[in-house]
Amino acid sequence: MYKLIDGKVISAAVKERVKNEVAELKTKGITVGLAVIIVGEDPASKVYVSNKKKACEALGILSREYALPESTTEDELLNLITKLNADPEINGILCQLPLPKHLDEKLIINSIDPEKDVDAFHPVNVGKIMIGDYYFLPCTPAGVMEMLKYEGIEVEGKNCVVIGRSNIVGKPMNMLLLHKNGTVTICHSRTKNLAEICRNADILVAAVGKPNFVTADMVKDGAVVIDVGINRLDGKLCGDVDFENVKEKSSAITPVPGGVGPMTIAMLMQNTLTAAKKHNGLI
Ligand code: L34
Repeated sequence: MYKLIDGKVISAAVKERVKNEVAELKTKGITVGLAVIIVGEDPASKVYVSNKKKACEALGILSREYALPESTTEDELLNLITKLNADPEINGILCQLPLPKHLDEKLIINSIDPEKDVDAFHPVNVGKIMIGDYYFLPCTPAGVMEMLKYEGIEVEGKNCVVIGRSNIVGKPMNMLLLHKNGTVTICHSRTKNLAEICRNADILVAAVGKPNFVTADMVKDGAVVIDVGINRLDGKLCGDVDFENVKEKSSAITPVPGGVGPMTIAMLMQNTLTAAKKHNGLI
C-alpha cells in the first residue's frame, strides 16, 4: 500500500498560514504585493500565472499582472522591472519563464532586485541557498521539502536521487536535501547506469520533463517518489513518472496534477509574505 502525497491538501495548509499572517500585517497597515510578468502567449504559462493570481486573491495579497505581447523588447521589459524594483506597493516580482527566445533570461533575472526576487533565481539568492543562509526559498524544491515534512518523511541519512540538473529545480533541490543531511546524487542526460542509481534511492525526485521517464524497474521497493514533471501527453497532463506502474512499488508518491504544482504556488505566496516582512523591518 502506498500513500498518495496530496499537494492540494498540503498547499492549502501552507496558504492558510500565509493568509493569517497577511491578515495580521493588514492590521499594522502593511499590504503584501506581488507583480507577475508574463511575455507572449504560451498556454501553459498562462494557466500557471492565472493560478498564481487566484492564490494571491484568496490570501489577501495584492496581485498585479503584466501580460506583455510576444514582441516586447528587452529594453521595455527592463524598464518595467526597474519601475517595479522602485515601487513601494510591490514586495515580490516574478517574471514567468520561459521567456520568448529574443529575450535574454539571465539579463532579465539579474535586473530584479534580489530583495524582491520571490523566485530566488537571482545569483545573489542562489548563492545564499548554496551556503544555507537564505530567506527566499526556491519555490518548487521548497514545495517538495514541505511535502516531505508534512508526511513525516525523514531526509537525514537517506539516499536521495534527483533526476535533472536545471537551475530552477534540480540544482536547488540538491541543496535543500543536502541541508537536511540527505546523501544526494544528481543524475542527468549523460548519466551512465541511470536505472541502477535510481534503484538505490530512498527518495527519488524526477525533474526531467519527459512523460513516463521513470519506470517501475528504476524504483526500489518502498521508495518515496516525487514527480516534479508537468507534461502534456495527448492533451492530458502527466508527470515524469509512470504513475500507474510505479505507485505500487513506492511507499509514497505525488500525483500530477495535484502534486508539486500547487506546492510551487503556495511557496511563492510564502516568499511574497517574507519579502513584505523584510521590507517592513519585521525580520
Ligand atoms: N519565473 N517561471 C517562474 N517561476 C516559476 O515558479 C515557474 N514555474 C515553472 C514554470 N515557469 C516558472 C511555475 O510556476 C512551473 N510552474 C508551475 C506552477 C503551477 C503549476 C505548475 C507549474 C500548477 O498549477 N499545476 C497544476 C495544474 C495546472 C494545469 O492544469 O495545467 C497541478 O496540479 O500540477
